[in-house]
Amino acid sequence: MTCLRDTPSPRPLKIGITCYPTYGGSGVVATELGIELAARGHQVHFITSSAPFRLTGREANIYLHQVETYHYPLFEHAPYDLALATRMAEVAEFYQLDLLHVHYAIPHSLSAYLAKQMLATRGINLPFITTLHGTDITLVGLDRSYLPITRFGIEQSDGVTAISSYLSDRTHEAFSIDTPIEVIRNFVNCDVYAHHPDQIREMRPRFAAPDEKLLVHLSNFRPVKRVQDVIKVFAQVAHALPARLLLIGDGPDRSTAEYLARELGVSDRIHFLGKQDNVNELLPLADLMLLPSEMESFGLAALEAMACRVPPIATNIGGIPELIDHGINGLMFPVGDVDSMARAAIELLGDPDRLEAMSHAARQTAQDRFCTTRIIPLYEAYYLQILNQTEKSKAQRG
Ligand code: GMT
Repeated sequence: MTCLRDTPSPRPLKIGITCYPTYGGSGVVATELGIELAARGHQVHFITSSAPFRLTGREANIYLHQVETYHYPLFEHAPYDLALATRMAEVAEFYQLDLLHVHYAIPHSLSAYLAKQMLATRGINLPFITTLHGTDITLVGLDRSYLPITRFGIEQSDGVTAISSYLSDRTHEAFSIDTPIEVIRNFVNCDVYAHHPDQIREMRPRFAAPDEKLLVHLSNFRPVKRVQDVIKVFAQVAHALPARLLLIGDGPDRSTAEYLARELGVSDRIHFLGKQDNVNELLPLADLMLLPSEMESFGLAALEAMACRVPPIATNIGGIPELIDHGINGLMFPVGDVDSMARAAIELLGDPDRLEAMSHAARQTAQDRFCTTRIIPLYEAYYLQILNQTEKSKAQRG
């Protein structure tokens, strides 16, 4: 089965996308969405502070508009949000965008709101959609200094989507709003994220000997990811059986993780790879993924691993239960329950038949429920719904 890249859309749109281009899952989702939309014939304009890191530069129908922030000695902090709003308005007018789709509420929904207001004074209508990803609500958005403006950005959006039912419910509850939120979950291209035996045979010996099990963790090494728990779980596994760990990503907790690995006597069994572009080639090399996060509104890293036939051992928080069926396509444990996670990993790695069944089910879940084939049309339908709504209300206003 192919994942849709060559299926043209019945109604090509001109879409502006804004995201954090270099960090985190929201940027990954926004970039992959832009790539998939462009492959279906939409014209996609990224309006960002730098080029999104998953773009190769070879994609057709994709245009990049870098936001330049003017630095003046008087400004303690250069006003990026205003520069972004200005660029959004310019690009929307020059390229006649149908809509803007911003990822992560702060500050992108506010910049989009300003751009929309600027254009309205010139008789141009620019609807904008905000996609909520998680920490924009659960951490940053709930900080007192940001809460009212995050709520405002959500309420002023022409459309709002969230990446899980959990995040939609949490947003309604935490901000006491009744704005409709469309749940469109994270997705993965199952052609790109896949288990290719030849490639695995070639690459895996770089990281593990034939008799060794390989575990993997992928994140931005923020405290919310509990990378120390990854090291603690792995240390127990490595003391029970021959194993190695691939750590993909970088961030503030990396040196703490390196220090802990030395303390627990497993640093020589861990490959700290840092930030990598070819995540789709690295994930399938592993037997298991570890994702012991304090919070995940969805858990994109787990989904990408599952598409590569790598079952996750994760925490049962946030939107993770919308992805993992415990014992079927992965395993879930309470946050911080390192001993249970380690015990489960050791048992699973020692039971090839059960591991094989879980790997198969993980891939099946990614394909059947979260593949681009299923999710991209949901975004397209939502764009049309919002465009129709805004057209209708414009006509009613006369
Ligand atoms: O935690 C991250 O990786 C960063 C964060 C972001 O907004 O960039 O990720 C969030 O968005 C991802 C993509 O939609 C989700 O899969 C992650 O679960 C979510 N992270 C958290 O909720 C902590």
